[in-house]
Amino acid sequence: MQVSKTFKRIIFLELSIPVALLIIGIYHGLMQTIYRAGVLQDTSFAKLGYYQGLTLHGVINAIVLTTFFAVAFGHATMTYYLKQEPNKKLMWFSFALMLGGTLMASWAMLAGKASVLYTFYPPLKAHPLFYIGTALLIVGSWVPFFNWAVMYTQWKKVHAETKTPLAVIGTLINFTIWFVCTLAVAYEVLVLLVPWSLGWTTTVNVTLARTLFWFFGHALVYFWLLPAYIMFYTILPKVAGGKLYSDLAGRMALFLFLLFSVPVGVHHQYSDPSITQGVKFFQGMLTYGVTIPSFITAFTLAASLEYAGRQRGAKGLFGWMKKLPWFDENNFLFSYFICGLILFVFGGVTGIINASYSLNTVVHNTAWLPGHFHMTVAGPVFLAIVGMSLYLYSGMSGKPVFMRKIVTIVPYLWMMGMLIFSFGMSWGGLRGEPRRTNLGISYLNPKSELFRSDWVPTTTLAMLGGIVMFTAGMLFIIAFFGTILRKRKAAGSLEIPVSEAYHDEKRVPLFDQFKLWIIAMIIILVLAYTPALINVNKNSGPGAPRFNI
Ligand code: HAS
Ligand code: CU
Repeated sequence: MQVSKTFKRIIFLELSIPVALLIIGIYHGLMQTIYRAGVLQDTSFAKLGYYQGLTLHGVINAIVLTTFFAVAFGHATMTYYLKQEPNKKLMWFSFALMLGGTLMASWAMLAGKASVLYTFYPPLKAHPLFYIGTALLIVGSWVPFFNWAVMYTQWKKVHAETKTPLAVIGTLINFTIWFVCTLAVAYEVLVLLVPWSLGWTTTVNVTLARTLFWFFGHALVYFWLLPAYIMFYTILPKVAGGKLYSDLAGRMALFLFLLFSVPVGVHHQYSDPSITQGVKFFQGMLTYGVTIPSFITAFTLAASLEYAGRQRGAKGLFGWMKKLPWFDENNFLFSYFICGLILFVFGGVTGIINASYSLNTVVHNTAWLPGHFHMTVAGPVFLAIVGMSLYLYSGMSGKPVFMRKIVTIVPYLWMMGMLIFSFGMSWGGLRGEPRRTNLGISYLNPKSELFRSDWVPTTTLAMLGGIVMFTAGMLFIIAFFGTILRKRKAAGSLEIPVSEAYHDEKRVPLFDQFKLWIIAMIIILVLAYTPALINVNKNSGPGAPRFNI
């Protein structure tokens, strides 16, 4: 479909700025693994310390890239499916807020004034501009959501009986989750952290801050995941050469995310003493609830891929796997999606292990955790984001993809690197290797009394994986900017592959409206979080400022 020049310009900026920042983000990923293995000391290179680098790595890769992309991809899907462009002034306004916020936070991090990691737990304190910048990035990402909600309502007035396209449902659900969960982090930042960082208040309620953070922080991981899921449901079956097994299953999964994405944050706080067992148990159970939509997705996608393989002439029980377009350079999106899904099998299993209270006591705060989340956010999420960024850019600019063969191989390289890295991290974690710790100056320094020889193989594996991933990431970045520098070959238009459904169920009203689901979401949220907040208020330790209720 033809889109306006302004629309294209904003999308190009929203896609390419975070990819440029990835150079810093990915570089710091590699350096983390090198410092942890004790091969280089953290002051030896570029003078950026371990914790400063870790903050840049987490914030750029997990917050900036994901938020910019979710907005750009949201604009693209809403425009493509509703055949209407969003308001340009609002698009610019949102972009300006997000960019301004990113620049502020980046300055604070690069100046070494915000080495607080992406979770910014107090009492680690950052420069006020780090918090204000992050808040602006978030507020900027709310703006398009309100605009899309209006576009959707207008569309629905005319198409009351038409099934709302799955990608539109997914985008609106994702941003509803995002809006609700970011309210808590906005409160944390604006009411607790900014006044404290400016010196207006002298103490901060650490447990309350952590609880508000994780109200946001868990839902954040689904805000990362859902754009990838939207692609898996609506684009993957088409690029695999088949059909989506069930459109209704996709809708069910997405609405279940609306219910269960937020009220599970306490599973990050199983070891926090101020929250009672009852609350931990309840949110632990809800955490198992939030795995259900991912299981539905796994089965639906596997069935869709099997169908695609059979359409391509596959025989036998597993023959379909061989027939999939693994290395088709004219269809490179497939390789990004399939590698992400394979990684997510391991990312999902390790997540379910974390969710168990008793197993969590073994893995919490160990290297196991980065092992888990790199197979989620740096697996399906990262690969879907970068693959789709290149696809959208190339299609809309009319410039052919640079180094197409390499582009198709990048996700396999990334996947291999990630499996080696995560194996090293998970193994190390089970042997007690801590996360968020500069091991090179202590446990991995042969001169230190603390030296742990059993962490040499684990950190070395993580470093080898890091080197492979860094290579893959850099090849992608070269291909992306190489494409931008190419000559235009066609007019360029917004095209998104659309999968047909194999079971094209008729419109089910329950799965084509938001009201009831949002009411249910609020009820579960209140049930899960009222006792948690009461606990925190009561048990946050002597001297901690409390709510006045
Ligand atoms: Fe997690 C910690 C539990 C999913 C990210 N998680 C984290 C942190 C991050 C993160 C960043 O309960 C660390 C935060 C920090 O800094 O402290 N996580 C879960 C559970 C799930 C889960 C139960 N996590 C994710 C996703 C993330 C993510 C998704 C990012 C995008 N996680 C936890 C817990 C902690 C935690 C605890 C806290 C631990 C602690 O102590 O601190 C579930 O949603 C997972 C469900 C997934 C599945 C897998 C479905 C598989 C699919 C692939 C199918 C493949 C096909 C291909 C079809 C059930 C869909 C087949 C084809 C072939 C050809 C083979
Ligand atoms: Cu979580």
